[in-house]
Amino acid sequence: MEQFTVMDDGIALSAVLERPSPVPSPCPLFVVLHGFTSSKDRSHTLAACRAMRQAGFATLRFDLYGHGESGGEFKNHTLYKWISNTLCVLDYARTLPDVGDLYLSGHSQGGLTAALVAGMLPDRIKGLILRAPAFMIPRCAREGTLLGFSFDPARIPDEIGVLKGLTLGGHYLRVAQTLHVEEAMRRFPGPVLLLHSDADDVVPCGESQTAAFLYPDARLELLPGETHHFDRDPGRMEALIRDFLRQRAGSFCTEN
Ligand code: FER
Repeated sequence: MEQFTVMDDGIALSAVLERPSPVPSPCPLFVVLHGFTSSKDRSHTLAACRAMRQAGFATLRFDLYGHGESGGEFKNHTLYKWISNTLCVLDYARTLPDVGDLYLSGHSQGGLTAALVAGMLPDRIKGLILRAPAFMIPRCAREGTLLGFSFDPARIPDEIGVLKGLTLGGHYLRVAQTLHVEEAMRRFPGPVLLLHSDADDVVPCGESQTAAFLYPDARLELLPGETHHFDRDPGRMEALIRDFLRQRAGSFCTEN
């Protein structure tokens, strides 16, 4: 396990790289994103990374702007900053010795970010695993209902109080209003695994069902009665990730 920071224009991003055993040469690698108010060290993210390594992939998980041990204030985080962070960590991953194909994965708001970045880099990202992706954030920001409260989408306040006593800047909402994830889905031709609980009460699964149609090559696994954080039966989520990667190994693990 290697711990280090990756700089994104003066902001230090805290990251952890772990390789599978045995290490294939070259070794395919997943960059893994956490969700809103979360961090790279939450148990369900560790579990997802473990499953990827068991299938022979290295994992590079990191804390995004304003979260975990990375720089930046939570209040000032936006999806543009998270996109920039992800592009930066992917650029870093390309410089690692003996690393082969690059894959992206994310949970919830990190899943939305991963989907947006994959649409920008369809030539560099070989596959996607999205857990409970929060595809609805841009639509909700445009409609004026997010995190259980309502606002006038044409008159966004400077600050809004959100969960756990945290405050979010209005620019978060202004940025989210501009994003069009359906376009990013159409632009990404690689294999996509969507994992979502049919009972997720934080991010309902409807938009993952739509995504399964919009992505040219997607598989949707609806987990009955799970939570947003897959903590009822983490082993089920891990098995679905392992099985998907092993079944797709022929198309995933090609170097040329
Ligand atoms: C929201 C619902 C869910 C929201 C964010 C999330 C900012 C993200 C959850 C997560 O990343 O776990 O209304 O608004």
